[in-house]
Amino acid sequence: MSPTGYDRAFVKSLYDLPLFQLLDRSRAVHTAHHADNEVQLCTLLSVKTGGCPEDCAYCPQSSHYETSVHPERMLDVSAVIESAKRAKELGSTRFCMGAAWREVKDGPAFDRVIEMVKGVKSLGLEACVTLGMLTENQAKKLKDAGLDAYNHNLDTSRENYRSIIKTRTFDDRLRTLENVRSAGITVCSGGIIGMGESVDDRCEMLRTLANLLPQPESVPINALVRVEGTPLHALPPVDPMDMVRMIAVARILMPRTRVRLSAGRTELSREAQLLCMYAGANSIFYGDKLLTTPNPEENEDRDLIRHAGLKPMAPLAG
Ligand code: SAM
Ligand code: DTB
Ligand code: SF4
Repeated sequence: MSPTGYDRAFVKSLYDLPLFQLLDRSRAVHTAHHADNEVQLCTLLSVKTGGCPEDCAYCPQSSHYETSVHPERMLDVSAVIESAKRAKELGSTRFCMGAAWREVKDGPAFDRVIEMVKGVKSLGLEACVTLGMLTENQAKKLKDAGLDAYNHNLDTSRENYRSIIKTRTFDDRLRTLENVRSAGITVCSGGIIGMGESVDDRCEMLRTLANLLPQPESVPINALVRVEGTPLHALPPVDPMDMVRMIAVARILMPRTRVRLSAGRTELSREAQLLCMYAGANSIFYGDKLLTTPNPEENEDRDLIRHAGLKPMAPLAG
């Protein structure tokens, strides 16, 4: 790494390695920095679904597109805590709550999220939220409530950003990540492949993430879930090997980060999922629903983990 961080050519040269060479390198980094065979299980819950004013071309919750997702009222704190309890009983250690908002607005809805965070923390789970853009002051309030992580994805490269989202900029995204970091909350930021981006775009996204100082504590790599009604619905499916490459490069560039094999697993075979984990993914979303779209059933995932001799991350102490 140069003093200014990784350069474009280096990242691209990793992505383009012969697959087995890339895997040898990522595996070596992985075993040097992570407890072997451990997988973090994270459960997602949409606490405010649909009706979002942003125009993200991949998203079924955007009000710009006609999809089967319709705006719903925000969940009550008690319903969220019940879901979190179930997730814990099923073996999750992290609970991530999402809202279809462009940004956080101070007021009763944000106050309710604060109560949700406190409730999830009282169960001994890691708490993560993803609420859109956020000021430093709002980030501080979440930190005071006990929030561990904030998810805010870069989604694609700076160059490709405007072809996917027009209602905000890449710099808006980076600013929120700074606010999260300044408040002392850990950063969860990643992106999506399969949106028609080039290999250069993929590498640039990983490069931007890896050059953040400090690097994000977790990086979700999503394969586009192609939802009817969204502008990206008719794109071809992601080649599973591209997920493997993305994860391997992320692992090499960000040795200590938890790399999450995120959306899109229902379209990956068990073998492809295990190859992603071999390449360096050590976290998954666990539970039969992501935010609005399906994810593998819990028993399928438990089975996959057991058969491969992997083990779910242990519950937090205390
Ligand atoms: N509204 C907030 C925001 O955009 O930051 C939080 C919720 S938003 C649904 C969180 C992330 O979900 C997005 O940044 C995107 O990476 C991911 N996502 C949304 N729709 C997706 C899809 N169809 N396939 C894969 N990932 C998706
Ligand atoms: C992330 O990177 N992927 C998750 C989580 N962070 C919030 C969301 C995936 C959403 C997939 C589409 C849906 O279910 O609505
Ligand atoms: Fe809204 Fe987030 Fe979906 Fe974009 S990704 S439309 S900001 S919910």
